[in-house]
Amino acid sequence: MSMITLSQYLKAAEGAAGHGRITPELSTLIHALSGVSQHISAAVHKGALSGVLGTAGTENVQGETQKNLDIIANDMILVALAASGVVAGMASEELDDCSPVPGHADKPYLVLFDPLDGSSNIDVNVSIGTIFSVLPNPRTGDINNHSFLQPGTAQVAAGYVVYGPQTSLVLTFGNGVAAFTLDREAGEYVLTTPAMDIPADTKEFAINMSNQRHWYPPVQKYIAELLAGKTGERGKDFNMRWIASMVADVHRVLTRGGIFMYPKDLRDPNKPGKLRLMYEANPMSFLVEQAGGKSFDAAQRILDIQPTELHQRCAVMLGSAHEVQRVADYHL
Ligand code: P6P
Repeated sequence: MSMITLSQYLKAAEGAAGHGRITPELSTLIHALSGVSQHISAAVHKGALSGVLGTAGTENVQGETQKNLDIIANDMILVALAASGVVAGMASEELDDCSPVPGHADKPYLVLFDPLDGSSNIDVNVSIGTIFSVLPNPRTGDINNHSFLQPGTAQVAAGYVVYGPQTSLVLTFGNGVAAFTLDREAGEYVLTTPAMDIPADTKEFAINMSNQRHWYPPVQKYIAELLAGKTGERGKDFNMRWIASMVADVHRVLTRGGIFMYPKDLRDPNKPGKLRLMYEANPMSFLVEQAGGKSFDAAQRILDIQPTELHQRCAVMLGSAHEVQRVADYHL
């Protein structure tokens, strides 16, 4: 297999014609993310030997206990992206407000990220990941939280790094989805899947079944059909997976299909869902649509949602197009 490195892939994309073309500044940004993800990967893979497992005794804006590695990963990314010279500001799940890069208000990109998603899995050695979303700098003056409130369709790039048995970088610029595997000895990501493609049909669904009594009727109806399997109107059996690490669950959907759901539930009618729009649902939805899948919140395409708050949440149903469409139609 001819090995194409991330660097070579980005160089080719800079020289590409038309839709596939990217800017040298975007290459620089992805290189910065590549580098910092390798440091995070090394820390994650050392686990308890790194002395940074366990909690930091603090809570983030979500009210979630922060793991040491959450904070370390967050700080590493802030430093790396500020140093890239192409980022005007950043927003993170771990920071209450955005983090403008001093003196860089005119730089081309804004980056939102979840530095270590699925962090409840860190101490039990289950895959976790870094999710990122790249928006254009609106260049409306100083960078503030409002600068980031752009719909998912505005993204110029999105991706994640999953720290699992392999460390993989999955990336889109709006011209398909490419997956790279980290060659740790070489210190380079190598292209291993040039075009990820989600089958329109699937037999695999991912949802946290313990919340079933709280779901609204459309999701109750849809999941009941899947559970009925060949004894019901679907006429085939389904299988369930729930890793409780969005990056790992979505990576499986991108790799072999499936539907991933975190629906809004009855416990808090004012809370549209658990997952965050700007740095979880939007980047994952961009990737999923670019791989031929669909992504809805219940009422609409996630990428069309006009954000009103940096840390707003949304319901998520994404993956194999025919299944997502089916459950979305039940909401009509
Ligand atoms: P639950 C991890 O905390 C996370 O934000 C996502 O990565 C994951 O899909 C979800 O929450 C898991 O939620 O309620 O099943 O623990």
